[in-house]
Amino acid sequence: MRILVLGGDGFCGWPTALHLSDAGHDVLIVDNEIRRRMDVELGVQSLTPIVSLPERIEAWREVSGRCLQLEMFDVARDYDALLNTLRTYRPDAVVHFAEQRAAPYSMKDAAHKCYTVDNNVNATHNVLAALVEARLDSQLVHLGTMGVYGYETSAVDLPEGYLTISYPDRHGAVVTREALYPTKPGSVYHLTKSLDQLLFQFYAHNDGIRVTDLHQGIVWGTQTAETRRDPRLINRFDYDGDFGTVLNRFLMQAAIGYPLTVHGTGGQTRAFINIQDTVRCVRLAIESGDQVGRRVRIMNQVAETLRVRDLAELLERLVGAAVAYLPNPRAEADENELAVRSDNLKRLGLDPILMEAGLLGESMEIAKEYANRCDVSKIPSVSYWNAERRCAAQKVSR
Ligand code: NAD
Ligand code: USQ
Repeated sequence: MRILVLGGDGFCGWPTALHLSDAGHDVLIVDNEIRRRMDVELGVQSLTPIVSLPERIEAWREVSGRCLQLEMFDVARDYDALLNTLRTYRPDAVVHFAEQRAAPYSMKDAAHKCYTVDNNVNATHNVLAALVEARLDSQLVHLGTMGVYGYETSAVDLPEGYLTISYPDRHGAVVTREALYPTKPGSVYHLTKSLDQLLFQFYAHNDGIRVTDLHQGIVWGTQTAETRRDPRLINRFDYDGDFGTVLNRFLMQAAIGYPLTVHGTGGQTRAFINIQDTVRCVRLAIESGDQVGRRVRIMNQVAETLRVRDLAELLERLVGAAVAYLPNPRAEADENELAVRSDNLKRLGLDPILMEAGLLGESMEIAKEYANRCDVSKIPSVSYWNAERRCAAQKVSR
């Protein structure tokens, strides 16, 4: 297949592009390198040393003999470039990773909120509108988030995108219909993913665009079979307070002896998936794309659910990491239960990697190897969800 990977220089996009290429697909990456510029803005760098995108592509050609094509433009702002790429490349599938994905970054201030909404909603809408204008039957696979469901304890195992609801009509008869699961985003970033869902629903219904929305949990790990093949292919590893996600942050903190930064009581339960399964799931989604019709296919891309406090305690037991319970910069429930259905991907063949001591040790090795690149001043998460959260943190630091 010909596959267009939007956001193919990122943490999930780069290893996915390699995995698809290794599986024999023809891959064209589009990226505007905004993620690398955000590192400059924040004064941080990936813990792992990542080479430039053209160098990565050359390294892949040398080790695999396969060519990745590359175009650099902004999917959210340069509609004409996107349309032209679709018309000339005529992809069978478009994988859309090209969004601002950090909740703390999206909550820093008004400018970051506006950027996140502008970038993410426009990128998604441009892709949909351009697919229609180019008159292509390409399927679209989007990386969405479990966060669209919200993180309040729910009485049900979270279904895959939809709820069947029943209510009395005006004559008292019961009407049953399917609806998108009520969305309850916890940050401006998660809000954009909720807005994306409506865009997909509209274009699938109105124009017959075939869309798969992968509601992915928090990704952990760094390397995949393909990125291990050469040091120049190494994946990025974010550990800073904006882009670092909880388990990778904890692994890096444990590796350098920094007390694990648990927010609040650590009672938040979240869904997780290893990066090696991210790339497999995207391939499974693409290769089963002929199953998608005018109803958006939503699949929960999740391996397991775990409580943040339990993750910290696991590392405390395994490697003697110290744990620091900090005022939570985010406005989120102190404790929540979470159970998730992920039958769709399992039916397609996903046999997910689960977190266990050996794997955590392997991931920590990466963190140890590059510990000298860590700037500890960038570890604290100082993006506050609201003024109340900012005041609480300032009181403690006084
Ligand atoms: P990332 O920030 O590492 O990668 C995103 C890539 O997209 C970057 O290379 C960036 O330069 C590019 N990009 C962003 N906006 C663009 C634009 N307008 N035009 C062109 N390129 C643009 O993020 P990631 O961790 O790889 O996440 C990819 C997707 O997966 C996101 O949509 C995110 O919401 C989703 N996701 C990620 C996680 C996770 O834990 N990392 C979990 C669930 C879902
Ligand atoms: N947390 C800590 N300590 C830390 C970092 C985070 O206790 O040092 C807590 C947070 O308060 C939160 C939980 O861990 O309760 C998860 O935070 P996170 O930063 O790991 O994940 P999140 O902000 O939800 O975002 C990440 C990705 C995002 C993706 C989402 C999937 O950045 O792109 O959509 O995971 S999900 O969480 O399932 O919505």
